[in-house]
Amino acid sequence: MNIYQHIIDCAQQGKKLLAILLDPDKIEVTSIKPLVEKINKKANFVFVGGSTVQNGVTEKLVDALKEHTQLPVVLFPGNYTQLSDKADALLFLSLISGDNPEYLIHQQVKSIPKLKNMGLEIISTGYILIDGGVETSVQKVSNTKPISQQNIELISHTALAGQYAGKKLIYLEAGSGAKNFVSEKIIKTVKATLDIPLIVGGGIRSKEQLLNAYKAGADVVVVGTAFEQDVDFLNTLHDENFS
Ligand code: 1GP
Repeated sequence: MNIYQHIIDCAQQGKKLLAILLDPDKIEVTSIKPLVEKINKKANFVFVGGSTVQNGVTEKLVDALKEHTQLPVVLFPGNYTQLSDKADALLFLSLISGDNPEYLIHQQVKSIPKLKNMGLEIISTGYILIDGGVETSVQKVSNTKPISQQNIELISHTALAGQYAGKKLIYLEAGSGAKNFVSEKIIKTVKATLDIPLIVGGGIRSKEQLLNAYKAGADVVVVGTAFEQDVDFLNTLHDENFS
């Protein structure tokens, strides 16, 4: 399956997509089966990644996931070591809201010796960090300042600059564990600006917040912490198809 084409097709049909983010640092791979069974019932993708994952742990999690799910496994790496050729796709992230060359291009260059020999589908993604009301790991690790939620113009210009620079997706990130998720006004404005699909994540903890993000224009919503803290979070979604 071509993951990007699938996202495009769903976006065109107005079918909303849900990704559950698993951080390899926080997951015990030996007891993953019941967790994945819950994900299989409600989500469209499993994203794998974290800000501080040690070498080799990502591969183990992807191997374990592949034993229990048919869902596409998409790498969402916090650094260049978080790769596995067993995954289906890689969000090739560039932190375009920040001015740290390490996360704009250097990490990406470092990934090449390993990545060039992998058969992963690579999806160029413009990653925009937005103030989530607390200092999040991505903010600390990337050593970049998030854009204020008040500065909607800068956010939407950054997103469009990403599209013009050839990014295939734009990802609005409030940071894992954010207190404030990306506002509907921002999602709506950015969505109206772009021709490419929009991913939104960070701090989404309820069904209502999730549905509002979709309503505002998110094509894919990513949920991590809410699921980590309560694996039954997904049960609250009943048989929503989010369309
Ligand atoms: C991934 O940041 C999200 O973009 C996940 O955030 O852990 O707050 O759901 P949460």
